[in-house]
Amino acid sequence: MTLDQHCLIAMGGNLPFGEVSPDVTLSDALALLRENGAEILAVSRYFRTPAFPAGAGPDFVNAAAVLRYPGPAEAVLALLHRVEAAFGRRRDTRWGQRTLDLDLIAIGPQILPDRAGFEAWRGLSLKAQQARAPDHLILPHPRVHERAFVLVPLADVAPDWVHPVLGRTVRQMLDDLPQAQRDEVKVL
Ligand code: PH2
Ligand code: MG
Ligand code: MG
Repeated sequence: MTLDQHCLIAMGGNLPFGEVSPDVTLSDALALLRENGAEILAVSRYFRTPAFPAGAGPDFVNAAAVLRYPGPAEAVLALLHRVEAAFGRRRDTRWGQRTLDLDLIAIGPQILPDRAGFEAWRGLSLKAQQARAPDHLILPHPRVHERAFVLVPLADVAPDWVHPVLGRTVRQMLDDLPQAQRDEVKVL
């Protein structure tokens, strides 16, 4: 199986949507993605993870999915935003608590806007990351290689995807993280 043009999606939530718990919201979101024309090729197990940064709120439920969707990266992103909105997501506080977060991690080997643009965002300090969000799509997601709550679920569905800038597979990026961070990600 080639991962070319396969969209890797990280999913998360740490607030109920009305009466609906985050794990059920993730499943409902996958169904809505499907109804909107996305072909869901794989879904990871669901994991419980402590909010990052530490103390930022209740634990998250995190998962990952591989999907295919006709159209360019911007169309995939627009679809993810529509589905987030359908589950009560407000895009106000950066890294705030949320009912549903759908992050486009990668589309096959695409680098957007280009290598230099990717590197500029990758290099930001934690403080700078918190202060500003990019106004255009960066692919791969500039933080994917740093986060066990993204990489552990991703290893369920795309362990052999190669990061097009770093040249490391999901499995290798996960091995690069401290064991303590990986241990925080627990199967739900
Ligand atoms: N997402 C964030 C910020 N912090 N922490 C965990 N554990 N899981 C997430 O998905 C997450 C987070 C920004 O989107
Ligand atoms: Mg996110
Ligand atoms: Mg997001």
